[in-house]
Amino acid sequence: MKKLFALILAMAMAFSLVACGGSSDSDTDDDGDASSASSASTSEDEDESGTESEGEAEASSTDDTSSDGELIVVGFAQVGHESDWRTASTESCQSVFTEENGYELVFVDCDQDSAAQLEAVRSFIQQEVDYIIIDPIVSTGWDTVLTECEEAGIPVIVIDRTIDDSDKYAAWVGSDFTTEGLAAGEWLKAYADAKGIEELNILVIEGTTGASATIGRTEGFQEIADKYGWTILDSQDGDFTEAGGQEIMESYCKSYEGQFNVVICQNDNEAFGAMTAMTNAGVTYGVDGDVILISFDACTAGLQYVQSGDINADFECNPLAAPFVDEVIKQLEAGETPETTVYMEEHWYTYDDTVSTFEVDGVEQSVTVVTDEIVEAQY
Ligand code: GZL
Repeated sequence: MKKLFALILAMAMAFSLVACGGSSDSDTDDDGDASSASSASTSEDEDESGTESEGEAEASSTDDTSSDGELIVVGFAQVGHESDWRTASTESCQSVFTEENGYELVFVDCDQDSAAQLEAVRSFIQQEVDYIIIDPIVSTGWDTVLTECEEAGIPVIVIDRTIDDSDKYAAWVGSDFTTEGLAAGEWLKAYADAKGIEELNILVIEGTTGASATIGRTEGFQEIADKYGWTILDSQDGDFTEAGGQEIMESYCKSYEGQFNVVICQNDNEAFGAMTAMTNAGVTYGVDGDVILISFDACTAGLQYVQSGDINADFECNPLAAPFVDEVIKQLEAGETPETTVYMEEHWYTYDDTVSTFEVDGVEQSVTVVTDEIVEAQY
């Protein structure tokens, strides 16, 4: 009843996504700061490589209290607390969906347990929340519970990872994981060429099996490895955790001693664990080491390791989706139809400009050399 009343009254609300001229995902800002927190692109702006070709949406911030003065109740089923990236994602939601912004947030940390996540969504239905936000631990097994949300009249907004076996949700806000993998591969090719490294023998520490971030980064990087004839010696699940990264890398250092010169970690926390394992095994890495170390996420700690030269390059994945989810809810409250796909803006960070530009599917990418200001501004 509240929702219908709000919709009638809220029809007067004027709302629009503010669009402004933009550039490609990886264009270097003047200051290269975490401006991605304030900008994203919609599906119309994405070309096939997932690179923005024009227009960026800006998140605005106005009071969200629904027009009848009641708080908008939002249930959020979060993946877990496995990484710095996840912490930033959670904090982004907790800072936007506040009572002063007109929300009541019902937050469930699903601790990387898919069954617990489905249970959390069903509990939101029983609580008759107004909206449900899901960051899906894995990309399949969703259609039944999303049908239950639809039948209950509760709009679902998906953030970050994707749901690949159902489209029963109002919008998705996140990153193009395949482009992240493609960019990592093409940057590595340009870097190896610049350094005169002809043979690449690669070890990969993957993210959580079944997560769309893992699937996309793996597929994107594999496409480039196949294109250039690289050897991927092994690729195992490190579960996006530091402990997982260290455990896998310890095993790799034993099984592939002296055989590898590239390590790809699918998030920063895995890279932190891999660094510990390689140090303990006497393997040198980074810009002055024997092993090129590449990571994803570009959290603050990850960028600090890029700045120190321990990580050669870090491909950003932007966790700050909450302001864009807020926009979607405002549109739905106003009876409008939101964009169904909103890509976050992201940057490719490096220690230096050995490689200043490269191409992904014919679209020029630029890199951002990490500075103190960039580290200070990151999430
Ligand atoms: C990617 C996100 C991944 C991060 C990890 O969008 O889902 O999950 O890369 C996090 O740090 O655990």
